[in-house]
Amino acid sequence: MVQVKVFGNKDSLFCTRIEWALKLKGVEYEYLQEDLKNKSPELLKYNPVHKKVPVLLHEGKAVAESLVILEYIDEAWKQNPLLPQDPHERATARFWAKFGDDKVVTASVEACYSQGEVKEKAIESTKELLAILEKEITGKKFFAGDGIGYLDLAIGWVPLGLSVIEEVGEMKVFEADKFPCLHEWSKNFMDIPLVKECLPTRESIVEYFRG
Ligand SMILES: N[C@@H](CCC(=O)N[C@@H](CS)C(=O)NCC(=O)O)C(=O)O
Repeated sequence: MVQVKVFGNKDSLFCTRIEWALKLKGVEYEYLQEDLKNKSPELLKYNPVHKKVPVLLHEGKAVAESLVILEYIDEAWKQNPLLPQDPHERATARFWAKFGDDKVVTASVEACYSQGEVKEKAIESTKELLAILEKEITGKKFFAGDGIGYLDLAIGWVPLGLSVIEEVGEMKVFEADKFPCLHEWSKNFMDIPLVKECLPTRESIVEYFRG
């Protein structure tokens, strides 16, 4: 019997993170595709607070919130560690993961869907936030070092997600000449077969964002 289930939606890059982590750990799982316009009773039962995907179910116990799930996976399956061992490095990786979700996701999504002055401001603030991430990745192949880790998975929505946000929002925020190191990281990250394997198609995310 499968001990691990993921309640997700294939067009959600928050959910892709979870698949990347499980595959890196070599953990088998069952993927339950949620219709976000008609959520299953199980999803509502296992994530009653936020009612969002992803939710991980392990031996009948639920974990919600993708960054929390990544940490859970790292603690439950010790092989191929995702977080560094050093406490300060661990805290720093968590800090930047939260920065990505709280700041970069929020600003770029706002830029995508807003208009006029609000849009212009959100575009500017997205670029400022990306410049901060650019500094973080400068001089490194991956955020975690030579190989990918927790922070790479957390920032992993950027290559495909930002380009879709740019298309749907009819704007440009992630210019290659302004963010050369982040672009290089994006290329290195997207070249990893396991990363590619879990990603939805660009067309389906575009449709998802338009919806
Ligand atoms: N902070 C959450 C965000 C998850 C999230 O926003 N999930 C979206 C799909 S991308 C969702 O379930 N949306 C359904 C809804 O808001 O009703 C996480 O990291 O897990």
